Formats: sequence, structure tokens, C-alpha cells
Amino acid sequence: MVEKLVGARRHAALAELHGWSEVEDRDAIRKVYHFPDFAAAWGFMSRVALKAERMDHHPEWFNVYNRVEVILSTHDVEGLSERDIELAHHMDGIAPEHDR
Ligand code: H2B
Repeated sequence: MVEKLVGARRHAALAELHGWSEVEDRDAIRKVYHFPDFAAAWGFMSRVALKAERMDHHPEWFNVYNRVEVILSTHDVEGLSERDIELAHHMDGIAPEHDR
């Protein structure tokens, strides 16, 4: 079962993330990653896709050439959960250094 992140835990979890911001019109977080070229962006997306499948938790994302915009939210609770925080940390861990 997945629970919506609220209160102090939510505040702390968001404070630990770098470069992520809360989306205005819904309960979600967003970040834009920048890569040297399309191959690097696609490589990142491939690695994230494998993690997403393992977690059964999937990003909303948009790629143009070397740029990947990501929105994370847990659809089942219509808001943020620990799964979003875990996936965000995973993405940051394999992102280029300037986007960590
Ligand atoms: N991804 C995200 N981001 N949120 C969800 O609630 C979600 C998901 N639910 N991936 C999963 C799949 C669910 O639909 C399946 C049936 O487990």
C-alpha cells in the first residue's frame, strides 16, 4: 500500500532533494536534466526506465534532444509518496554532476 506524503516527513524529504520544485497546479515535483547530447539523455532515460519497472512506479517525462523534463507523482494517491522520493534520488544519482 502506498501512502500520501504529508507533514514533517514530507517537508524533510523535499528538503533533501536538489533541483526539484513543487508543481503549482497539482501535488507533484518537477526537475529538468541537461545532457551533452541525445544519446546521453536517452541512456539516462533507459536506466531510469529499468528502475521504474522494478519499482512499478513510472515518471511522466518529456525529452527534446539533450533535455529531459521529469514530473513525479503517485497517481494512486493523487500526490507525492515515498516512491517519488526514492525515484528522484535514483535519478539524481545517475544524472550528470551538474544536475545532482
Ligand atoms: N506510477 C506512478 N507514477 N504512480 C502510480 O500510482 C503508479 C505508477 N501506479 N505505475 C502503478 C504503475 C499501477 O498503476 C500499477 C497497476 O501497479
